Amino acid sequence: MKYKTLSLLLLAVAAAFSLVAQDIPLEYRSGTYIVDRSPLEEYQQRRQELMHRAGDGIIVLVGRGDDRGYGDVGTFSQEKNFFYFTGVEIPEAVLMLLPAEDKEILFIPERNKPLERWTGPKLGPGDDAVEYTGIEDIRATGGGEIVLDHRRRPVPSWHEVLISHLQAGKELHLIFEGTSSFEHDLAASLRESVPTLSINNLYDDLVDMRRNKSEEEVRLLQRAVDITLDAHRNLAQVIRPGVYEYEVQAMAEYTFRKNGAEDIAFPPIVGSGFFSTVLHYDQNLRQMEDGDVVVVDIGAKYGFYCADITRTYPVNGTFTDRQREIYDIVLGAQEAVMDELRPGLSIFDLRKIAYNYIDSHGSDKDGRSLGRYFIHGISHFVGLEVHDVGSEHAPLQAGDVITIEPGIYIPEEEIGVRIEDMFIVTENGSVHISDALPRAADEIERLMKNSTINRY
Ligand SMILES: [Mn+2]
Repeated sequence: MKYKTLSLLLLAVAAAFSLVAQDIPLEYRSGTYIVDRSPLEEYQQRRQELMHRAGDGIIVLVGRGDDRGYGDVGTFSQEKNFFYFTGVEIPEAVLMLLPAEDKEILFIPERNKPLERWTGPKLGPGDDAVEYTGIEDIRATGGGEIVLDHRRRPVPSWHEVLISHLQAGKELHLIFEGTSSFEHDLAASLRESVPTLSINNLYDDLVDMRRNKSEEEVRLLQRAVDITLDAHRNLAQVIRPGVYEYEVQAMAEYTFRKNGAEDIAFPPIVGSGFFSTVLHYDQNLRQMEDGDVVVVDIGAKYGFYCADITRTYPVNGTFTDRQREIYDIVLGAQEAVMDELRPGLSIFDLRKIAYNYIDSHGSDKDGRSLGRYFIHGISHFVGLEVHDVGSEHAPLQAGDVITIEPGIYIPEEEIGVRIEDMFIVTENGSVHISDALPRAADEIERLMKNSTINRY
């Protein structure tokens, strides 16, 4: 009797524990770092389009591995293309698409309960993962075995599944970015197992797809932009003589995170005085002085989407005549490009417009034209990466999101000015998605004096 009670008690305890384990909510197990994800249909549509473009064969996308040991801290960041097609941030995941069969298979690691005490609960293969990803066929990355009809049966790993399809003659589609990548190594090792292997690169299709932003992507980009504009409004209140550049950086990063941005899109650039003329200055250590300008180039990353917005501020709140003269030329160049921005032109063409404007306005101390001080590109694509995929020689098309960022940098005068905004290219022209933040010199001065907004 006593034993029976004890074993019943133990059973109840065991049941309670397993209930607790099962009850860890789905969102706790997704391993996600983002506060905002697109509806599952969005990712499914992208997979459908990729399959349509490939036509046949087998498409493989390999997510990022997680090599953090037990003692390591730091966050996991999913490979961008893998996220683009799945919305999944689980490490060690593999997506396999079979266009002819209209089949999607997602491989994710089996759960590792001891490791989860360190890394947090995770999704493993099963119904929960189906619910979270919208992909019906979810398998264990490393394979293993199952017991079916009282018999142990082997389950192939993703690599074994892939080899068997390739040996059956299927063409392999991979996305190769750059000359050295995981995909190159994978292709080389697969060729050893399957000498007749034919491989197709889907990179150009990926570029087409990622350039053409969906409504959902525009929504996330707009949120990244709005948070970044908020950061500019806040840091404009911080800038004054005696303040260190890193204090300005701190306000930017505080505002990003406070608004749910998961990361910075790139390390903030806060360059004052001479450093306003250093394009990618990132030390942000200088104490700002009366009479300086400070270039602040920042971007939040929200739901994997990047913003990239630059303003140039007078440290004491008022531009000198010379600073304002240079500022107005940069602004004029930006307006000139904005007026012309439409499908058909390339980023290369846009730079010529800006260069011609800058080179035909104002001069340096020796009377030379200012084109020589515009030393960088005018624009780049923005999306999952701050410098997103796409060539500067490709004709722009509706759906592209780009920056327009002219600048003049005169080291001898310690004056650097850059103004950077973001735009969506439309059928008829463009939409200025960072329009809510002032750009004109007077408005910048007013913004710095405005003590009523966003005080923290
Ligand atoms: Mn930029």
